[in-house]
Amino acid sequence: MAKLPASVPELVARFGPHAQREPPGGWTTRGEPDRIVKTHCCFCGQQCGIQLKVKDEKVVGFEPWEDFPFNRGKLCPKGVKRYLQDAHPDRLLSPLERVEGGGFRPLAWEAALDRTAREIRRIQEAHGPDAFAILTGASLTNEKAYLMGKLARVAVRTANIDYNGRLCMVSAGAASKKVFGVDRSANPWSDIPKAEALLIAGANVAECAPITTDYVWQAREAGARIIVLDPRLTPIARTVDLFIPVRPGGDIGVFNAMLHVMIERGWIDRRFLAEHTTGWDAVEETVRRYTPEVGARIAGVPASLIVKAAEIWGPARTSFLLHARGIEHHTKGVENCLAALNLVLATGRIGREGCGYAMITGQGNGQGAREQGQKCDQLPGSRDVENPEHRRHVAEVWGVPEASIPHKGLSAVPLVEAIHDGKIKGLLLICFNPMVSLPDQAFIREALERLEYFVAIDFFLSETARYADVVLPGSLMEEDEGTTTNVEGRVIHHRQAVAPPAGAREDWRIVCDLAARLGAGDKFAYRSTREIFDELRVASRGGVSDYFGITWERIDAEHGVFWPCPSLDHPGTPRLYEGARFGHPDGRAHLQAVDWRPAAEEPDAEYPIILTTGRVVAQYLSGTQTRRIGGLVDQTPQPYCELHPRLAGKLGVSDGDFVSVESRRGTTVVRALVTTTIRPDTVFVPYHWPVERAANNCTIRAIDPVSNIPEFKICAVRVRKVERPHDAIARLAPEAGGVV
Ligand SMILES: Nc1nc2c(c(=O)[nH]1)N[C@H]1C(S)=C(S)[C@@H](COP(=O)(O)OP(=O)(O)OC[C@H]3O[C@@H](n4cnc5c(=O)[nH]c(N)nc54)[C@H](O)[C@@H]3O)O[C@H]1N2
Ligand SMILES: Nc1nc2c(c(=O)[nH]1)N[C@H]1C(S)=C(S)[C@@H](COP(=O)(O)OP(=O)(O)OC[C@H]3O[C@@H](n4cnc5c(=O)[nH]c(N)nc54)[C@H](O)[C@@H]3O)O[C@H]1N2
Ligand code: SF4
Ligand SMILES: [Mo]
Repeated sequence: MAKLPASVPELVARFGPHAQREPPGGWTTRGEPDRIVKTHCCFCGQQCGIQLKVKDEKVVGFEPWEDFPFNRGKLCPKGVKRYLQDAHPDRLLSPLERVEGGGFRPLAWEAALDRTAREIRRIQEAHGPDAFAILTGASLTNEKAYLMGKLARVAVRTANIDYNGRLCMVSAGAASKKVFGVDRSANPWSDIPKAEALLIAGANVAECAPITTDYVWQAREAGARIIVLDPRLTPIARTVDLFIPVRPGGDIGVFNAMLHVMIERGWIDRRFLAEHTTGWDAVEETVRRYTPEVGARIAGVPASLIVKAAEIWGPARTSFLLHARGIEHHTKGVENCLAALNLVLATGRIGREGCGYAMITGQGNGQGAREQGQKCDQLPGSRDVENPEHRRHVAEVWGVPEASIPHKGLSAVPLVEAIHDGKIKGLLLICFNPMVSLPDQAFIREALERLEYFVAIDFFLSETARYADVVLPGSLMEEDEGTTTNVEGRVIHHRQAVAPPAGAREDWRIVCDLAARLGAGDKFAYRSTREIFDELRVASRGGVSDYFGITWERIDAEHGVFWPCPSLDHPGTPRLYEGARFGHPDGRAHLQAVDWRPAAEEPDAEYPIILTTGRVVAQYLSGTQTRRIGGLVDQTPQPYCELHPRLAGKLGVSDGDFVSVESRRGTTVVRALVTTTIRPDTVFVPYHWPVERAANNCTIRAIDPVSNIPEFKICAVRVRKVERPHDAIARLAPEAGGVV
């Protein structure tokens, strides 16, 4: 029988989302702070340094941290408001248990943990160990990510653990690993201003990596020429030399045709290719077919723009490629990245000052959380769960027989499909909100309703936690201590500013308490997160992402340490591939030839428009956090559908009208934003809102065959004007952020 979530009015009354605001005049009118804690932002992968002001054991404000080298005191709108989550009225302050007929009641911690351990074993005894699954997140610190991987393999003993980075960094990571043998941005950000040419592909830098804008503009001030590839004229695109309004999914047309032109004009470093790479001949053979005209047809742009891009990129002496989800959220996400990396390698411009590339990390610990072993195919140190030597190393650190470590499990989307199929019966979820963020929401909802037992750990009652049988109140970033690894590969220290509020607990303690109830207490007997980090260092030792030489003291003294750092006297590695030595055993970079292919669902007569989805500066991911922060809700209270005036005219839609955006899977009703900054064949809806406002009602569950990332950036839709949905708005307003 389907489990109904608690009724909306009841949930809203009890758990918000309320938008928390500063009191008039600000919190600090109440007196000087008791202390100021140097730490980092809890939101995106830039991980800006910030100082939190604490008064009476509450975070009451912030100050810039000018000395931290990455952001030098600069912060974006989310960073300056993040502290408003701390004493938020929606904080969960007791474990909750679902009651028959809908709604939750408080439950004692002991009872909640006992019940969870009992249900895990009951399900596993009846259906096998892998019938209980774990889904985790990349906003977790390195320590917690490590702990979750160990919990799955040592305490729960399931193969089925995966994480929300599967929706985020895996295409970039898989491509980087294929080509270089390492999954990390190649350069520190200080290399960006030294580049003469920048190529920004599928990255809305100003809104999603706001501090990176400063680095791009430093390059521009120094004379760099900049190319942006995006179906939308994003804020950064308005300030650059060449904007290519690529049709969603058309990037390989641009990359391959640029390379075609560069070969013709002799802008290829053949000596570098011969000495340091493999695979060039196949690439050259493939791109021979991609004349500017062929590329232009694929990309839906004039051929002259592609030639211009080659003329900027080809002859430059130094260059930097930046890419993000715009080229990665595709069923050919890995291939898109491979084609972009060919442009870097063909010129030999890597491993030197001002020469290289970066994949812009998404979540706060998007980089570190994908190295510590919470991916279904991975063990700590970016080790391979199927490699016998890697398994032996980790088994020894954990003190378990190698054979007891489960093998590769299901990645996030197939894992939810297995729940839908009834193969997986139980789920532990931490730091992930699939009821906003996974594609094809109707399917995801059906899957969650079929679980026999579902426990969620969160500090707010997320849209997904509403489907849980038991909810455990966890901790915010500032309520726990640990490390993250920023977009550059720099390992940094988050200091604990305050304790969790009474009734909530640090995530890591919850996990260790659960492990003890599963009979693995001796393997989870940590007294602090520092002890977890020290074990992680040993577990990562000798791996690709080697943290062995990194200590919390060194991080504090050196403003972060870049991995790999194999020993205490090693300086860390800000720039990878110095001297053109790459991560594969042969020391070479392995170029990959790629051909363009269509998306899983291209527009047709019935659904003639491309829907692409993404972000806005004031909201973060599934919005559970930012939809609760007053200033951010004011900035972007609701989602909208960007349409070009030509398309809007054809559809009879005016700016501010309500439109339904409808795909074969579902519909979202949002306001129209008519703007010339988007291609006429494409509409854009930001995805941070739930239920009827969810862009993911429309998106498709198709995944990349290598990385398993969903195709968030393309599906086919039709758009039509609808009446202002009076009752729907009234009902939805609090759910969707509180303002219409
Ligand atoms: N404000 C804010 N910042 C964030 C986040 C947030 O939620 N809010 N989330 C963080 C996370 S987890 C992530 S992953 C990053 C994401 O950072 P980005 O990847 O920069 O953000 P997106 O909006 O997902 O997509 C970027 C751009 O891709 C374009 N695009 C769509 N389809 C295509 C295509 O086929 N080709 C090309 N070239 N471009 C295309 C879109 O128009 C959009 O402008 O941001 C991080 N920072
Ligand atoms: N259509 C569309 N969908 C997308 C995307 C897109 O571009 N378009 N982007 C995708 C991408 S790149 C990403 S990264 C995903 C993100 O999607 P999700 O991972 O689902 O989004 P989050 O908002 O990070 O969800 C994290 C949940 O964990 C909680 N949380 C945060 N930090 C902690 C913590 O330290 N401890 C605990 N216990 N809980 C915590 C938050 O309150 C929140 O409820 O969305 C994906 N979905
Ligand atoms: S850029 Fe990212 S890390 Fe920096 S303040 Fe904004 S959200 Fe936080
Ligand atoms: Mo992401």
